[in-house]
Amino acid sequence: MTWIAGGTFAMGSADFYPEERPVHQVAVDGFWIDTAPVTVTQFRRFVKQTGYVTLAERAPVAADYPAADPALLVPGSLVFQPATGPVDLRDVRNWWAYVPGASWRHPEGPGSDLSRRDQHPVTHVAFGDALAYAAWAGKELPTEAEWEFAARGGLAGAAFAWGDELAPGGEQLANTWQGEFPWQNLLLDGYAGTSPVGAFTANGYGLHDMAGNVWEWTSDYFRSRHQPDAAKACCVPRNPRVGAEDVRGPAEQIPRRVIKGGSHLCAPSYCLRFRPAARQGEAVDTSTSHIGFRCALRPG
Ligand SMILES: [Ca+2]
Repeated sequence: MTWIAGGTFAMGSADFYPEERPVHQVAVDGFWIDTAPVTVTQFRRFVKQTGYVTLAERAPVAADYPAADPALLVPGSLVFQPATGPVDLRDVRNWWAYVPGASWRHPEGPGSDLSRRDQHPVTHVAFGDALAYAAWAGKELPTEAEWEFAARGGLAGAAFAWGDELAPGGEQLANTWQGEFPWQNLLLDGYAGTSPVGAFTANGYGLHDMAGNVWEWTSDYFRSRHQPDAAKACCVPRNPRVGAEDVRGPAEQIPRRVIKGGSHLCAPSYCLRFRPAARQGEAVDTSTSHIGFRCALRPG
């Protein structure tokens, strides 16, 4: 793990997507955070010791999904499947498929395995799976504020974890998607899917893969906007966490938590989200081939 000395910072961004606004001041105390996402090797050790079965490996309970096609109530997970040409980007079914048998052990479904991926981030973990691993490791999940503070690496207000330029000197500094999503992957960074953790340069705090590779779960519930600054300077929120209360909207059956960092599927032309301020809400029962996590540890 890497020690992150606390501080006050401007969280969010006014320059990209609405859910990152408004920029607001936040203070976090010092904390430890995993230097890289949890790897397949680390997750395998956890499963061997505990016999833990991930959500993707269990059959969904029909009562929890009254609207679902019973044929789909089998163990499985969402797998990215590239299109063969340009598709309607408004319909995610053009590149996501629920694949029976897909799980952290079989990232593309039955027949796929983890060979040569031991040092890649574990994927196909739902929020509860990440929590279970963290509890086993004696750790916790980072809050969104901690995660973003760590991702910024000390660069106040920069667009990316390394500065303001997408690819300085043409160099790819994270595992993202170059080309037209979801069919033309130019592989300028060398990886079509996940990459071994640490394959790309660390940020200013020595952390790897805070941008791209896999999205990472945080402990916060998702709200579609940040809270604005407090009216008085005395009241900068300290260690904020949207986790005490469930902030679900009335139409949301499944609560959503914040994921951060973007993934190998983030293409600037479609989803410029491999940035510290970027955020998405993900349903807690969802697992995919591009979401993983890392843990945090707070003194005391
Ligand atoms: Ca890539």
